[in-house]
Amino acid sequence: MMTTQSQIPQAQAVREKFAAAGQEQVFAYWDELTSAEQAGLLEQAQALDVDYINKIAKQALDSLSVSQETAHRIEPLPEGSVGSTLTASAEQQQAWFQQGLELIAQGQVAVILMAGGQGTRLGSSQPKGCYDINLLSHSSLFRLQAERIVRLQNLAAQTFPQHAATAVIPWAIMTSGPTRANTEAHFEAHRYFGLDSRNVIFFNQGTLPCLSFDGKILLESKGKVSEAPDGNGGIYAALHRHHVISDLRRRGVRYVHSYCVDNCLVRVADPVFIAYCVAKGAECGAKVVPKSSWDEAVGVICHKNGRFAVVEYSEISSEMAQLTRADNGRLAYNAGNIANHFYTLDFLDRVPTITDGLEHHVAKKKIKHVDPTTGQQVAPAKPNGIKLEQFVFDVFPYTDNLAVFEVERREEFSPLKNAPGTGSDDPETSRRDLAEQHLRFAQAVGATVVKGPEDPAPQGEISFELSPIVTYAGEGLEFLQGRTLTTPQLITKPL
Ligand code: UD2
Repeated sequence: MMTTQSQIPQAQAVREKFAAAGQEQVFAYWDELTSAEQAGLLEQAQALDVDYINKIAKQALDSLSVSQETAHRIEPLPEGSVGSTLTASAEQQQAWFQQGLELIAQGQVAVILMAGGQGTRLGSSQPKGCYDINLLSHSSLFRLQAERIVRLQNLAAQTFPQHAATAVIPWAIMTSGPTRANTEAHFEAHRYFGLDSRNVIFFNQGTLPCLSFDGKILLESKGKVSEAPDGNGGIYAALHRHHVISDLRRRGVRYVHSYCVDNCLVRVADPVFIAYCVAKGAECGAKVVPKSSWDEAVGVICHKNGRFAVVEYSEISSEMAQLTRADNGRLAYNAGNIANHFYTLDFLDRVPTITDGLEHHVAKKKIKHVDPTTGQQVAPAKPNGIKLEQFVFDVFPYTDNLAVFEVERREEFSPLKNAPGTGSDDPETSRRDLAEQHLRFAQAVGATVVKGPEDPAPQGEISFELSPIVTYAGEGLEFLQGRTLTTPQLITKPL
């Protein structure tokens, strides 16, 4: 098919640029394409900075060959550099909760959700936040998170009535090409779960082309470059590209809580965490849990070349991960990152200037592509290429003041990573951990919960659920005092 007259000069210039960059294979099937397909490929190619892609691909592939420990001076966090809810008194935690709630009441707190991941390990075609872990309420993860925001807004307005008009938590949700439409549709279908849609801001992260192991841009089809989200570290450029920071500043926001969509226990806009970080004057904060095992799939917070950093689970050597301390035998690198972060808005405003672009990490993936030797589209059974991803925590070396805050795993961390039946980090473990937490909340106020004959939960588990509208973190349950509840039991309002 011939190129249309108007396309010839543009196409020629772009093709020469790609050839000069050693990426001429992108146009290998140009003459087979319809003019519409040619226009689509041309538009995609013109949006790609092929020299930049070559540069970051070379850096990322080169770093693959050098281990973290040989490339950098890595040490565990110094003793005493980690705050903890495990050691803080109940009074201290209550004080933090009130201080954080007051900041929320004054409209100074926003939430930024990282929801652009494609959730391939989970095996669902929907965005992870839409996933139903089969609770009695059948709430999606998005709904659980939305209702925690509703609860906190209500608590803030009730506790600080003089600030009732500003007790709003703006919620910025980062999506990616594959997750945007279905995410917005989910919120529309559920009428934003009781939130005012004017306070929910969707924005897309960037994408990068998928590459072969030797850095060649892969074609998804003969007329389309294969692209993927640019990693959760793409959040910083996206926040600026979509003017989210200026929007939040206009709303009076000063502090941001950012978290990972797949954690059913996440304390969205956690007043305790925010108050702790603000009290320390921190620019950034990171929640951690003691690792469950040396090979748990979480990054570890440590010092790298004297700066705060996270070494990701996909990049830590097994020697480093298994290192134990001489004094107590615990893992030397035990501060498990749970993708749950705090920032001041001022810091987020500065990120693009203080970093010359965060490094890109290599994720080896199975990438559907056109095999250049056969011209056939193939869906490989094993990794055949790489996606380049920035990591959200790679900004930590750029702050002198990172607050590391240890929290209790069973209260705050139960990630949904794997398909049903995997046995860990899957829908069943999420549901179990949430039910066990709600059981503890009820028992803490003197309720008795009895597993009834109708309860479908497996042996040793229970179907018991407290709506976030009723309680955020176990507060406000006095109405359960002295009561005996038989499961299955879903409590959506005070009895
Ligand atoms: C993340 C952390 C890891 C640990 C673990 C806990 C990073 C880089 N790694 O690993 O240290 O805390 O979670 O469960 O944070 N996302 C996007 N855009 C993308 C890719 C991911 O928004 O391009 C989001 C994704 O929707 C999720 C979060 O980032 O909310 C973490 O993504 P993941 O589940 O792929 O990260 P994982 O489990 O490899």
